[in-house]
Amino acid sequence: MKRIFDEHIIRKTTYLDGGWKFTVDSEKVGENKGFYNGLESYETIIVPSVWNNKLSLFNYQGVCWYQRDFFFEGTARLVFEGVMTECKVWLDGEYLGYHYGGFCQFEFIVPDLKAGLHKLVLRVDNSFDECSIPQKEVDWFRFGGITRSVSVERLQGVAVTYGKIDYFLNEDRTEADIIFTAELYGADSKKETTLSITLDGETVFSKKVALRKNSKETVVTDKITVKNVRLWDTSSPYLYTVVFSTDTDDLIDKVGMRTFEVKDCALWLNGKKLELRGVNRHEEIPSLGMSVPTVCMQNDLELIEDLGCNAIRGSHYPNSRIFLDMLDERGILFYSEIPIWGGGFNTEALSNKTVLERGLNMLKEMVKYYYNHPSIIFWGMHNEIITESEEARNMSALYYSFLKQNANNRLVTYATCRYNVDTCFEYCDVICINAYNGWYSNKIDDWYSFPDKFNSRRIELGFGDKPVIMSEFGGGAVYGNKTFKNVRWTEEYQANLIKTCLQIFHDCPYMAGSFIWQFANIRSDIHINRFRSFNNKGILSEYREPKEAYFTVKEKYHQFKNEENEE
Ligand code: ADA
Repeated sequence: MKRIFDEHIIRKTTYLDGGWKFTVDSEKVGENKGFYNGLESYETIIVPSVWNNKLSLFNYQGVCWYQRDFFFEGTARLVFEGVMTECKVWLDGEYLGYHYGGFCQFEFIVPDLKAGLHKLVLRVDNSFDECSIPQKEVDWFRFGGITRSVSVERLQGVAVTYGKIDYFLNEDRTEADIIFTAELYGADSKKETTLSITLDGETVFSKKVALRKNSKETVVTDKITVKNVRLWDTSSPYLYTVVFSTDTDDLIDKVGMRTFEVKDCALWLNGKKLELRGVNRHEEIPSLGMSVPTVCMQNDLELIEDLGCNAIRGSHYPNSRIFLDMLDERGILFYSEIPIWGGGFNTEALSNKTVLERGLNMLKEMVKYYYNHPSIIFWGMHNEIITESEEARNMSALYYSFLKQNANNRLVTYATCRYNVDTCFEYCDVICINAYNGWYSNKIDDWYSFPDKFNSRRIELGFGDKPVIMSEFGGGAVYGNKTFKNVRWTEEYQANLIKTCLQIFHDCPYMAGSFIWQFANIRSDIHINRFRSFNNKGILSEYREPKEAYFTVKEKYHQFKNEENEE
C-alpha cells in the first residue's frame, strides 16, 4: 500500500495491485509441474486480499499460486509488503528466493530486465508445522494470500535502497546529534554521483559516491548536530522530512525525535510522566481478513482517538506501514511485536533452532522497516510463552540483546500471563502483564488485591524499578446482549469488568498504563473453540458497532486524560 506520503519523486514505482492469476494447489504438486513458468488454468483474484474471501477457500490452509505479468525495462526492485505466511518467488521462470513470515516487507533486486512483458509468480503457503510462527494454536484466523501491496520500482544509477535515522537528544532536548545510514545499490555501470541528505529541505550531508554495477555500499554519516529541535510528542507530533538522493534516485522518509524512558518506576515521554491509555488492536476486518483498506484503518483511528487513547498495542504482529504513518502523524504511541503467540509454543518449540532463527529474523525485519517511526515506543519479543522455562529464558536473552542494540529511543518488553512464576523479567525494561480475572478465572472483585499481590513478587525479585503495564485484560460480550442481571457475555458485565480494572490500574503507583483486550472482535482460529469462532472481547463488534464498554472506556480514559492535563 502506498505510504501516506510519497516515498519517491525521482524513482518510478508501479503498484502491481489489482487482478492476478490464481490457482489452488492443495496437493502441493505445482512446483513439480512447473507452475513457476506460468499458470495454465487459473481464476482471477484481487491483490492485496486474503484468499479466504473466496467462499470455497473460507477455511483453506495450504498452498496457492499467484501470477502477475507486467511491462518493464531496466533494473527492478520488487517489493512485497506482506505475504501470508511463506512464499517462493520466480520472475520469468527464474527463482528469486524464499521468504518466511506474514507481516513484514521483503524485496528482490533483479538487474537489467529486457523491455517487454515479465511474469511474476508466487507460491504462497499458509499451512503450519512444528517450526511455524505462530504455531498450530493461535487465537486469530490463519488467513492466507498476498495480503499487502506488491510494487515494482525502477532503479537507476546509484539507488538508495534503505535509509535509517539514529538520533541522540541532549539533556534539555533542544539539540540532536543525528547519524544517517544509507544503503546504496549500483544499478548502472560505475559513474560518480553525489549522495545528499536533506532534513526539512536543508542539506545536512553530501558525499561523492561511485558504485560498480550490481554492488552495494553502506554510507554512515558522522554525527550531524541539529539545533532548535522540534520534538515529536503526543500533543504535537512534529515530523521532519528526510530526503536521501543521488542524481538518479531518491528515498523520502519522515522522522520524529523524542525521548522515551523509564525513571522512578514510571514512563517518561520527552521528560514528562506518561500513563498509557491503550487498546489492543488486530489488523483485521472479518469480511476482509488481514488485508485492511487504509480507510478502515483511518476509521479505527478515529474511534481510538474518540476513546481518549494515546496508545495501541499492535497485537500480535507488525502492522502495515501506512498504519504506522498515520500513528506518527496523529501522535499515537505503538507497541510493535512479532507473532510468537503463547499457548501454541511448548518448550520444544521455544528451543527449536528454526523457530528461534525465524523469530530473530522477524525481529530484524520489524526493526529494519519500522526503525524511523517515532510512534513505536516498545519492541515486543513474544506474548504469553512459558516464561518460567529455561527455553523461554534463552529465547528472551537472545531477542532482548538484539533489540536493545537496535532500540533507537525505545524500550523492549514482552507480555506475560505467568507473572507469578515468570523468570524472564530481567529481559524487559517494562513488565507487561496479561490477566483475565473476572473472565477465565476468579471474580471481578479479585482485581482489588491484584496490585498488592504482584507488588510483593516484583520487589522480592528485585525488579521494583520496572513499571508494570497491564497489556491485556477484559472479557467477552455479545453485541446487543443486554440484561437486567450482571452476567457474563452481556455488555454490562464486560463494561463493569473493564471499568473496575481501569480505575485499579490507574490508582496503582507502579502501573504505567493499560491496553484493553481488545478494540474490536476478531475472527478466531478454527482450532480454538470460541463462540461463533470469534474472539468476542472487543469493546466494538467486528463491524465496529459500540458495545456498552466503549462508552465506559471513553468516560474513564477522558477522565484520566483530564487529570493528566490538570497536573
Ligand atoms: C491472550 C492472548 C490474546 C487473546 C486473549 C483471550 O491473552 O494474548 O491473543 O487470545 O488471551 O482473548 O483470551
